[in-house]
Amino acid sequence: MFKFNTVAMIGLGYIGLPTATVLASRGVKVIGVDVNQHAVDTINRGKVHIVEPDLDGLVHHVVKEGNLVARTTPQEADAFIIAVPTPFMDGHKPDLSYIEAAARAIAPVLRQGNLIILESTSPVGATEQLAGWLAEYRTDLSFPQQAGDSADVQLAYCPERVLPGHVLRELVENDRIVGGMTTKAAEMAADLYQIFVRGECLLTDSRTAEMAKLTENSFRDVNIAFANELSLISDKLGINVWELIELANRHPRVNILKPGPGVGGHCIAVDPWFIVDSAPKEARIIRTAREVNDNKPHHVIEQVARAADRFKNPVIACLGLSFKADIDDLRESPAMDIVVDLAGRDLGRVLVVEPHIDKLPAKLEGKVEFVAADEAIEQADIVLLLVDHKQFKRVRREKLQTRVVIDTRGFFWSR
Ligand code: SAJ
Repeated sequence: MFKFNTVAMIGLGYIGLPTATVLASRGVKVIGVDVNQHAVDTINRGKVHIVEPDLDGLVHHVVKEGNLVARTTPQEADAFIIAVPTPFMDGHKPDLSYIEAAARAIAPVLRQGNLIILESTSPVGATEQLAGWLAEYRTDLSFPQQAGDSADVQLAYCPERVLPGHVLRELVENDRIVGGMTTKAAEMAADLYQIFVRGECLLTDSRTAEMAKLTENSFRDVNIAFANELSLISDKLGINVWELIELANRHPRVNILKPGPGVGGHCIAVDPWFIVDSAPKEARIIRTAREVNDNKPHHVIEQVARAADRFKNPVIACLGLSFKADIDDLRESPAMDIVVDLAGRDLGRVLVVEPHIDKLPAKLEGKVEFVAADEAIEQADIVLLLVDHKQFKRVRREKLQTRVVIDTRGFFWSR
């Protein structure tokens, strides 16, 4: 059993901060590292810069106890966990520059016996690439590609699988894939996760673990694409897709996901491209699913444009901006893309409702009106439901009867 007294978490975002906090709550001394000075200062005041249920209380507690300290530069630790973004560049190619920057930052403070875990979603081979960079920076230490199990520094890839909105529970309860570059690395990493994970730690090699993460999100993307494609077919054939799916799902072996305005977030809409980039000829369904999902917002925009044609300068009430229900995250949100597009067209007055934010994002300022749900529905000719936030359950159905309703989530539909 390896013992970890201090762990450095590189990247204090939606995954890094909750993971650092949970580790700290188990008595580990955690050094949280982020290049964002505002995030560092906020955390050191015991506050949070992201919204995730119950995270604020836990951060407050571990900072007060002295188990979590945030800094802008790393310092020595027993283990380093890297949870930095891996966006894609032009041509949907993975951008590993944040991982490379993390490698540069931790290299000077590495010492014999260290474990480095990469958690960022990564293309297959990224952990080996990270080990390659570190070996260049620290020629005085040995790494797994040089010395296997007896390397001075071990590396593992352990993807996170938590669902935004349920992070604190899923961090503890979910099974965890632990992919070592060596057997020793996997065992060390499993010991670290067992400090707070109640799920099972499943040991494998780093390449399989990298691919497993991409596979999980591609599975979901392909299944959502199937639902989105059904919604297009149903629109064309005059069928209610929500009823269709509900009926088909009564088959004991059918479980169709929900159509929506498109697939958002920084995971499902991104990760499948990493597979496509690695195996472009073979990844045909995965690529097509991405294209189907990326095309869905255009279909919604066309629906609104067609509806608006029936009015003179209609009021269009857009409900929701975030990438999915009950969160404040507007990044990679199809709802945002749709509203930005509608605001740029001369279709009518656009009203926007988003209960999870205080003010409009800069992209929309001055172009749309930010209002409460009741006011939006009251004024609207067209109601466009983009996000199934629970606050919208309070919308009075009888008010909708006299409006054109474009319900991208089947939120208002019931049998
Ligand atoms: N969506 C639909 N229809 C559905 C389900 C989802 O249109 O039936 C849309 C959502 O509205 C949203 C997008 O898909 O725009 C993604 O939402 P999500 O809830 O499916 O997933 P994420 O992106 O919040 O989190 C996913 C999760 N992966 C899987 O479920 C396989 C999570 O477990 C991962 O940890 C996370 O990606 C990640 O970080 O990779």
